Amino acid sequence: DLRVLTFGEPLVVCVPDGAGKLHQVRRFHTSCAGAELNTAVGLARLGVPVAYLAKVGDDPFGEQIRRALREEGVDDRLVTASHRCPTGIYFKQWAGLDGRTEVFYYRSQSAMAEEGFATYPAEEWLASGEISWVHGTGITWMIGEAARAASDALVEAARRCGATFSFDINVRLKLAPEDAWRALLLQVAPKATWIFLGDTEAEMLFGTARAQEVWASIRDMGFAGEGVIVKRGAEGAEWLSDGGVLHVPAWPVSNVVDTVGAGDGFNAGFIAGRMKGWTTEEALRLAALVGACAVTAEGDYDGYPTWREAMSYLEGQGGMER
Ligand code: KDG
Repeated sequence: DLRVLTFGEPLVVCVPDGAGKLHQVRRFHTSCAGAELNTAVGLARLGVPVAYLAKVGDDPFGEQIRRALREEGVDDRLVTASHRCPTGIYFKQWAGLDGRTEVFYYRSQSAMAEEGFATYPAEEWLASGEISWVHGTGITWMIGEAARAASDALVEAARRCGATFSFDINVRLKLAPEDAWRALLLQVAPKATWIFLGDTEAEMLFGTARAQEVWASIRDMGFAGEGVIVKRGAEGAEWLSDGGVLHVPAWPVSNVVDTVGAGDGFNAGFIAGRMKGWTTEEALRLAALVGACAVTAEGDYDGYPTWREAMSYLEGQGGMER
């Protein structure tokens, strides 16, 4: 019994065991990552049946990704392997004065960048109603032509079948310049039910992160979905729609370890809330909670809560007993 499908490139991430520039670091450990894989893991932990669509290499890292998916309870039947190209990898670096994480990609010739992914049988699952929500991010359109074409085809199929499509622009300037991200949003916005973006992304794309102006800009791009969600980190998040602006505060976090993966967890919380029939405001509160949990641990998704954990936090906060 499936419901949600996320699609995007999985990566194995090499995380330094300590701070410092990568040329000095000697010890690393690895884990799995990729924005959409993270969101799939977040959903599975929250008890939402989820499948993940991707291509890996026929190599040990591809195997690592499959095992992680299975361990987390994500359906991996749509993950195929390339016999020609490897699984993509990336490195985190903890070196900035402010503890900022920087990432270095080794993915330009990866399986998914070179070959994209097969949209069958996902299209059949959509047609049969097994999948009712598809989630993707801009990264997948920017890693290569084949992945872009497959992403377009999948989104088209989702629309045809009446599935919800959520899209996080997820700007990565190491993959493409600003203009390309603006053009992508222009292309995808009319097809999306929900759009997620961060305040700094809004600033970059529209020259402002002010709610009204962001809403006007995205509506002018032809967006006709249910809303735009602006993620403002420690300042919380907003739901923008024709009905106005609804703000939800962030969960206070005193021990920020690593913010990479927080946005993906936020998306998982939001989708999970909506899938369970919650209101947009309730879903946003769950989103904010998962995002907060994410920053307390160093792996992309290590900090994501289970459903039980999430409920005990939300109930502790009061106002939302379930
Ligand atoms: O959001 C986390 C991602 O940025 C990370 O897992 C790697 O998918 C990734 C990317 O392309 O940056």
